[in-house]
Amino acid sequence: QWDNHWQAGRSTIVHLFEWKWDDIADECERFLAPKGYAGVQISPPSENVIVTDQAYRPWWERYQPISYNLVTRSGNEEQFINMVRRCNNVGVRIYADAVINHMTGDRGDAVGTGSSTAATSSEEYPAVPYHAEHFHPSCSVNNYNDANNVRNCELSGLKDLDQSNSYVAGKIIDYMNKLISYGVAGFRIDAAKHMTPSDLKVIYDSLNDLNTEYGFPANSKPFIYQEVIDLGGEAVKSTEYTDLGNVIEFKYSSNIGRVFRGNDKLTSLSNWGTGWGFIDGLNALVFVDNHDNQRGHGAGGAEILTYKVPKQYKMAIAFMLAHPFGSTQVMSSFDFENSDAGPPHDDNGNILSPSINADDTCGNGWICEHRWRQIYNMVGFKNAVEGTEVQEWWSDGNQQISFCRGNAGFVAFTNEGDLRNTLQTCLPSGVYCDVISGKLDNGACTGKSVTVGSDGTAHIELLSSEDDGVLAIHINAKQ
Ligand code: LM2
Ligand code: CA
Repeated sequence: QWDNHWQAGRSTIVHLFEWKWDDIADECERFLAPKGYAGVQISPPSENVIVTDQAYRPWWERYQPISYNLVTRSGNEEQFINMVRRCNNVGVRIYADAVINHMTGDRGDAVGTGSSTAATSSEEYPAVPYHAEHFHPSCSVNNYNDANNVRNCELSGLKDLDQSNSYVAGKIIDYMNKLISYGVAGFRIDAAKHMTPSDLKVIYDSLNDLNTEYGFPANSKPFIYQEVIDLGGEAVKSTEYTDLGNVIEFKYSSNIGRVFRGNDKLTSLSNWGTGWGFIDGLNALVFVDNHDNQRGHGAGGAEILTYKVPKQYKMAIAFMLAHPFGSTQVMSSFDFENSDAGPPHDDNGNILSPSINADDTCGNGWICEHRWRQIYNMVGFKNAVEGTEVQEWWSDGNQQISFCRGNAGFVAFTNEGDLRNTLQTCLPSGVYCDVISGKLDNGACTGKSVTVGSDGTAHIELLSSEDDGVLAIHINAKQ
């Protein structure tokens, strides 16, 4: 439950938020595998309620399951199976967002994306089937100092399943095992904080091993990463869940945002990791932003960096991918003005596919941060430095830092002022391409280049007027 099943030479999960299964399959083959991404977190594959009382269909309708049939705006069961097969074939793993804490909100007689119906007010979900006896008695999650309230009441009015009930646990296990049989490598556990660890343990212990037909070794356990928002000061702690699998470390997201927004000094990052009160890196799934906190849902508030603040955002992502802490995840968004609005869609509510521009970026309302050169090249950096440690940490005592990863990579950052300095890169002598301002292309650098001397030092120049506040070189981009 801790092994993320990334293939050798691959790293990082990209969250292709609200993408369609057919588009994800294409993306695995044409972009993710060649660029060295290890996997994709997909939006919840379980059938959700269709929200009809808003001006548009919100993204969050997918967090209101109506059955465990695999029919959503992303595609149907056949398309799901096809996606997982095609992605696994090119070494890209699929991680499903499992919404198992609850079903829909109170939405009267409701219809789902696969035409299933439910009498939500009386907690009748015939397509599972669940009945009223399978839910906790109605009460609101409103006291985060009380673990029972957090776990056994309704989060945002969502009908709260009783996972201690063996019938409920059995339905959840069947759903997750179905996804495992189709070749997924693991799960994001939505709202894990709102479920009791011992109930989750029963579920996880009943999951099948990963399907060897998709290239997983025998006896492989699904990678589990649990959404437990713990910024401190509440009854439920993320450490209650680390014995069960990985946990999303939300302190990472809020702190990296605060630092790179300039509200703390880069030099303070020298003990990044458990020194900042994070859970152990081997248990942690980390990101700069996710689909909730990029739009003010979830936790972290104004500290969170997103694609809307591109220079600082790219620096934070570069730091995350240059640093060895945690299993890393990159967000891939659609453009939004309103925090409820759903993905780009046509007049019938069908999700639009991203268009792909000549420079690899996306159009049609899709941001595709994972296709930004500075971001995918840092995935390449992370792959090049795998297994090495942070070495030769340097800082100006303020807003400029640099460090090596073994003898394989070097990064420098400035968040204030021009950096002009001779620094130790730890690399063999030669000319290296900065993979932030450009790349190595047919033996030449399309952006800046750095000349490393026989003593490993190089003159580094990174000006505050430049597009990006980071410079990165590694052994796989040597001229
Ligand atoms: C999560 N983690 O614990 C997800 O990451 C987050 O995106 C989900 O909330 C949440 N848990 C439940 O799965 C989102 C969204 C909410 C939305 C819910 C359910 O952040 O705003 O709530 O999905 O769709 C919506 C309305 C809310 C209403 C509720 C029930 O925004 O006002 O509450 O539906 O009808 C009465
Ligand atoms: Ca619950």
